[in-house]
Amino acid sequence: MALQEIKVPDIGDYQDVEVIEINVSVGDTIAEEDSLLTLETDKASMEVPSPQAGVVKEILVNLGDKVSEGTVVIKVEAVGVEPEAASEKQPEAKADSTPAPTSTSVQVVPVIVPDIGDYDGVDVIEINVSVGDVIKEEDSLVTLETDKASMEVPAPNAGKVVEIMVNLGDKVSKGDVIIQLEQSGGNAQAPVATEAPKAEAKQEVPKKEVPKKETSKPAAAKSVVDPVAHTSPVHASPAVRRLARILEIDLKKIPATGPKGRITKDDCNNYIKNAINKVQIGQVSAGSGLDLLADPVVDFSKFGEIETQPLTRINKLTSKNLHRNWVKIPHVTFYDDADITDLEDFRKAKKAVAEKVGVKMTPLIFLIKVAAQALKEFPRINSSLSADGEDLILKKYFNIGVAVDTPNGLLVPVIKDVDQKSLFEIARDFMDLVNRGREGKIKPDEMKGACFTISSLGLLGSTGFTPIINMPEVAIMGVSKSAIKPVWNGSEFVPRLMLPLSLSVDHRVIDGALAAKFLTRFGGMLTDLREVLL
Ligand code: CAO
Repeated sequence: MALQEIKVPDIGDYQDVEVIEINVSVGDTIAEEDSLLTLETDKASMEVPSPQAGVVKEILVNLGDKVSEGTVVIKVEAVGVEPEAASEKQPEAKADSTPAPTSTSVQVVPVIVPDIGDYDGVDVIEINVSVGDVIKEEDSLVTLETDKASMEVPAPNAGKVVEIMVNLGDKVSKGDVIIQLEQSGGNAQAPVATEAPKAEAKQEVPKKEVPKKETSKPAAAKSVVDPVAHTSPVHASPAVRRLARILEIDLKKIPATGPKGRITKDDCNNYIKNAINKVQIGQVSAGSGLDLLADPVVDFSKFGEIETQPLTRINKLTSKNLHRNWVKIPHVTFYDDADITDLEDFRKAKKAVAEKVGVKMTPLIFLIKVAAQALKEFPRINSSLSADGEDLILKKYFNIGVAVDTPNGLLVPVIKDVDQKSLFEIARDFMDLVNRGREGKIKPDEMKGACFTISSLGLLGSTGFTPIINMPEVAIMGVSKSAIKPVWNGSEFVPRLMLPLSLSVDHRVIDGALAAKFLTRFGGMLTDLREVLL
């Protein structure tokens, strides 16, 4: 079936209007009237509706592109609609300006709704000034909305707002008074029309009697909308869109409280406030019962001889990070012993080969490799919570951090793309990082980007411990000292080399069942390394 080109319709006397949202993807099945793109001028945003139903086959514009009337934006495979139906939905734009006459006295002049094309009874959806505000020429006074465009009415002159003549939800038409403006040099003889907002005109009646698609919720039903509920195009004025862009917020995530599901400036501000609160929640507000007491100040010398050693920069940083991670993350630690008898035989058999190529093969190298494979099999553990707590970010790469004890304190260098490296390559990279870490020559970038951390106490001892998760990772593996233990094989106890594993998980992201499965699988791969190949 031939592809149908959809063009930018008549958008008045605008040229090179920016594409600020693309509301469809290739492969989407769209209905007539579905919004394809959102365009934005400095005064209005407007959606380009589809003139027909079909399947989107090609998108010919990118965000930020400038388009004009006639630009082909999308190609669709039409579904049961004549080709000439395309690109017939035509918003139009008009501009007009009536400069205010001047006089030397201070005058109060009414500011009226300018020419807004052939609209009548347009909703006032935002009032952007208050009585007493001193405003500049071009400041936005109110935002009006039709069913396809929102438009701001700019101030024709600088002055002071002395009265607001409209309320939210009022319907206004050309010539209606919006505000009373006190201005020097003004003249009260005639109302002042603002420069006309560039508004799109009413849509032509569709060929077929298809009921218009309702993309917004009724005003009464949406005092608070779930942020993820914006599946259809979001509705917001140009000023709000600008604000969201400055604050780098995805409009789709902002709960809308304005008329017809519109996102208001307050919605933007509230979203930011909530995000900040969530980030700060780890510092726990007063009265919650979790307020931390101040550290006790004690003169220890009263009790005996003391020596004061300043903490290193790394000590201080580690202490702050560990404290934050411990307080903010609900840790749960799972313990298990992995049978590494065969792994150890293999490792010892390959020790000489490893030395020949200049690397040291400790059990840790195998643990790093197994960690990458286990993360591949359990994608949720290879994730991070977004800082605002709204999303889970799943990673498709497998970088493993390893805690390293250095003379200056604990460092966590990161071995990148472990899944793509051989055991010798991992050992070589790790040795290099450890050596440079201990010499103070490691770069900050080499300690970033880990998906999961291993903290091995190796020969140092212990049978288990609670490793603290390295935020924003969601799990960490603690490794204690291996020991020969009697293991029942179904008919007798046999001596096996058992490696204690302690897996701490962030319980906000990982539940107990998932953690237990991950740990069992991790241990299973250490027991039989062939599993890593699967
Ligand atoms: N059980 C028994 N033996 C182990 C072992 C284990 N879990 N892990 C390592 N070993 C053995 C090694 O095989 C090696 O013996 P061989 O020379 O006979 O092979 C020996 O212990 C020494 O290993 P290593 O410590 O030199 O090397 P590694 O790869 O095991 O560890 C490193 C390297 C950098 C992780 C370690 O030196 C280190 O700094 N650990 C401290 C980690 C830490 O402090 N974590 C924080 C804990 S909680 O805050």
